Amino acid sequence: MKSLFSCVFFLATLTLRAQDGHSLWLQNKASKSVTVICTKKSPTLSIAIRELKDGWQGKADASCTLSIKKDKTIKSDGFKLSENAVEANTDKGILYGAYELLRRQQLQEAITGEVENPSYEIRILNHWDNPDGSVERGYAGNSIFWRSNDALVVTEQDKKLWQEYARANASVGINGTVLNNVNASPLILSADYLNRVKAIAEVLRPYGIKVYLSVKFSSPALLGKLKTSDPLDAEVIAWWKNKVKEIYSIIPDFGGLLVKASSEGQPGPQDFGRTHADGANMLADALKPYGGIVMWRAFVYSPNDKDRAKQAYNEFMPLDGKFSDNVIIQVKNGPIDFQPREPFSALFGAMKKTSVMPEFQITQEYLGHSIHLVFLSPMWEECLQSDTYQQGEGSTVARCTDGSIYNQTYTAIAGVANIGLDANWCGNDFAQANWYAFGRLAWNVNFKSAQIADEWLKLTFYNATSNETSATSYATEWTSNFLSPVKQMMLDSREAAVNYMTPLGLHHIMAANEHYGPQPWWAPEGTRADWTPPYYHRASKDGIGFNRTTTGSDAVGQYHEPLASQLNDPKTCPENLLLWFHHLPWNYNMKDGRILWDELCYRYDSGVQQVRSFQKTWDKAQSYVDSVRFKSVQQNLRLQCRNAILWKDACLLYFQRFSQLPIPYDIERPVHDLDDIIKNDRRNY
Ligand code: BDP
Repeated sequence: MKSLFSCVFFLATLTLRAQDGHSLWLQNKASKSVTVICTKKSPTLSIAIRELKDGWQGKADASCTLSIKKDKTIKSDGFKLSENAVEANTDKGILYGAYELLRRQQLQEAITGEVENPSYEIRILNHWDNPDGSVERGYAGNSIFWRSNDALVVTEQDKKLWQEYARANASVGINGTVLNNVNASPLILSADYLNRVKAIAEVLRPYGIKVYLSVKFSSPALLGKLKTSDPLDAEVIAWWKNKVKEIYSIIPDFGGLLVKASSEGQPGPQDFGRTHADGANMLADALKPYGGIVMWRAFVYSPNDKDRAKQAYNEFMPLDGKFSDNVIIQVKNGPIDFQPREPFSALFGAMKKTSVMPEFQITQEYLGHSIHLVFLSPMWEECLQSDTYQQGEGSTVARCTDGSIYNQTYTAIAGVANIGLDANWCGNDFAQANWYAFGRLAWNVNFKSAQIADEWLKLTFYNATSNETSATSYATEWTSNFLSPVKQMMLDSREAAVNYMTPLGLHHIMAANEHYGPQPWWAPEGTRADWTPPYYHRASKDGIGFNRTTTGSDAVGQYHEPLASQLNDPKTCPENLLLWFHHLPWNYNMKDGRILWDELCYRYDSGVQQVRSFQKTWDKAQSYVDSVRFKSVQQNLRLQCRNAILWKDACLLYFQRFSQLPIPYDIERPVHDLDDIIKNDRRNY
């Protein structure tokens, strides 16, 4: 065994060339020869043919037929595969089928011949990229679309990068992208910027990807120099119509507009005494003749509301049924803001006469930026599979948004991108898995995180050898020594982050503004209460947690029965959301017999221990990974572990000031001093 292993090890090291991670899950593999037969011609079909020829892992010297049919069971992006054929109704369907066929070949998975249709019609990335090249909440370098100097000159290098980006997206079924930040600059709608948008659209188009833009609601005044941006004003309406016409004259397949309105200082219809529906419908009217859509965000909250978690529902529910059919309300997964764990937003399933789409955050704003290894798929799966009960049992968030339950004109799902100019696109090699997972779940909401992690690891890290016999033994070793433990690490990583950051339903206790590291104490005088952690954790001598029950803010009342009653009672509320919905005494009895304070301590501690075990897992995997990716992940895990310890110490020592109870003695003692942490605030990670 030992000698076999060392021989395999030798072989593996030979093949493990240093990698900068740029090729993502699309590693070049030696391909076999294939003849691709396709009677039709188009740029998209040419890509499908080239990909099949370059990546064919099926039988050697085979032929593969691509045929465009009119099959009613296949949706526009869907397809049907056999070992040597892809059938679809559209060129895009053929392209997605080609990528799927190659993936199956590479993963050695069966090809069943069933029709495969996407869950959502629009599977879209939201880039929070600014025209100056910076990326809001971006941790992987500057924008791939915009840059401050010579911003508008399109270079060959730009086009190459956009093409690689398009290919990666198409390979996981992503078919739309919003090119700029929701906190939008009016500049984006100026002729010069639109020309660059046109150039981007041209590169993305053959890959089946439509471009969309975020717009600032006050653009008519700011850019058009009109006196107002009131959505009911005739000149404003005409201005948007002209702008939309101008866009479609240069980008005929432009997708539509994304709007963040009347939120966090962004202008919106409410500035003019109008409603979200007035604003959204005015834009929708302008887009309608061209088949464009409006994605109108529900991320709103005002400073004086008693419970920020209730705002979006309160503002949008009265408008249900008032939106045009080419408007989709884009709702963040949880009611607050992309926290490590939130319940699903009560708007899912509740808006019955309006199209609604989920918005996930792929970039790790609150989950350790690009430093912490956190596989987000389990978090999204948890949201998508949550039961809203809105139309009886089984009315999951997925089914309430993918058209299964409500007859939506458009179905869509958005992910806030984690992509930048870093060589490996995402800052952390494991953050690539989140981009991959978003695409896969958008394609099929019923995919399981374990399967997605499995695929991604094989595609990204498996280094096949050319020698068949050694390849087989290497594969066996690789599966048990690399794949299984590393996959487990990925699957545990989100719960670990919840444990060392915000266990038991705690939320928003991270450092202000940068949202990295703990700051549960932060509440300078005069700051908006709902921007400070004490607003959310409410720790005091009598206990901890936000009372959102019927005796408190009654956010539970926004959920459908039987869920509302279940959440309302601490005995039936899931413990992982306990302090989201309840304010409980420190000695409250948990299900495992511990008191709440002790449970909190154990959860924080287990988060730290999990990260320590990830370090071990990764170190043991060294011989299976090239040195560049190995070292960078190793370094990040070291930092993640130090951060986790800091989170645990900071939160437990701070909350202890209220609980006045000892940290259970079998738990490792804090290594920091709370006063020091507060004094050095945010600088000692
Ligand atoms: C918050 C971010 C902020 C975004 C905002 C949004 O901190 O940068 O602009 O969400 O989604 O999470 O609009």
